Amino acid sequence: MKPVSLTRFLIEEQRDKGQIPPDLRLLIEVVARACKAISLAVGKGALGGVLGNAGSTNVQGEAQKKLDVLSNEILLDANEWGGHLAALASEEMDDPHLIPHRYPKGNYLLVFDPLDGSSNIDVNISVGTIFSVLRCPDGVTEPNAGHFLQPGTEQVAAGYTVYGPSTLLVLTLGDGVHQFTLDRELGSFVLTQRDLRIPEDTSEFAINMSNQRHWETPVQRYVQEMVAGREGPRGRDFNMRWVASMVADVHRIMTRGGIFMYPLDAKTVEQGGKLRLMYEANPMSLLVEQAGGAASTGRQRILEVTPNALHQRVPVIMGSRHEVELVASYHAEAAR
Ligand code: P6P
Repeated sequence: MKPVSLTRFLIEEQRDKGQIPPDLRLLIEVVARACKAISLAVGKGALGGVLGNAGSTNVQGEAQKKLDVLSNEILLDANEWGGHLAALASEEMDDPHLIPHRYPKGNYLLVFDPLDGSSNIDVNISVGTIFSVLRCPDGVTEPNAGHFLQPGTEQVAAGYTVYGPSTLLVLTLGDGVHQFTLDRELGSFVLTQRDLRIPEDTSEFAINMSNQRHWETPVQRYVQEMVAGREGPRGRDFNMRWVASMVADVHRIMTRGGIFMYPLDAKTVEQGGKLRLMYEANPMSLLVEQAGGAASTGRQRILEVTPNALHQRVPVIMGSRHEVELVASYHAEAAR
């Protein structure tokens, strides 16, 4: 079969379903092109002089890697001139970045984690970019952080790229999840899988076990039952994976099922969790739900969380539907 490029896919989706207006198609293509440049920089490793710390910290108070800063700049430069965005927001910037007056403004807001899992860069483990697309509220020409604070159900599109053995773009526009693989010779993303589906059951879980003593009771119970395996109440053995790069862990789940958990724990309860709502939990939750999975804080559907801050954090439990529902049922039981 002739390879279907990202551009052809977007045009044919628009022709068949009419849900991708030209400026949204431009947005997706521009973000994909920026991710190709990020993939190139990440792939150079030590040869590109971009490993190690940038000597600065971000709004999270985390040391920024040179590649964090570079990836953020690549996405800003790629998206400023197109006329499709009203503003951008990023994990690496305290406040939203407005489109300079010399460029036209568009109807969308783009919020992203330019390089997620960056603690893994220096040890050559897969990292990725996560992005979410929202509509700019009507009549707003100078959006501020408040205009980004929309629940995840309002997302128009969401996606991630994984910079791994191959560079993949996984994308949803609200009608299924599709995977594109970067053909480095062509220099373009080629459709390699339509309609990814997450199996409703799984035997594989992903969590940072070193936090076990800090978890809430429902998560303690859920994980202990899996570790007990066939001798325990679940009556079967489970397997564990933890890459500590959300994009890599979630992509494995998108591909073969599983459950990913970064639950509330005693260390993060003050901030509300570890992972960020607007540019990690929400885009990943839309993708997971669109692929037939579920995504919960343990107490509510992540996509229905009403944001109150741009860099807000939430507990994340997502993946194979039946397992996420079981964890949520343990939280409900504990609440009664
Ligand atoms: P820990 C990476 O820093 C990240 O934000 C996610 O990509 C990843 O899932 C998580 O944090 C890893 O956290 O506590 O295991 O290092």
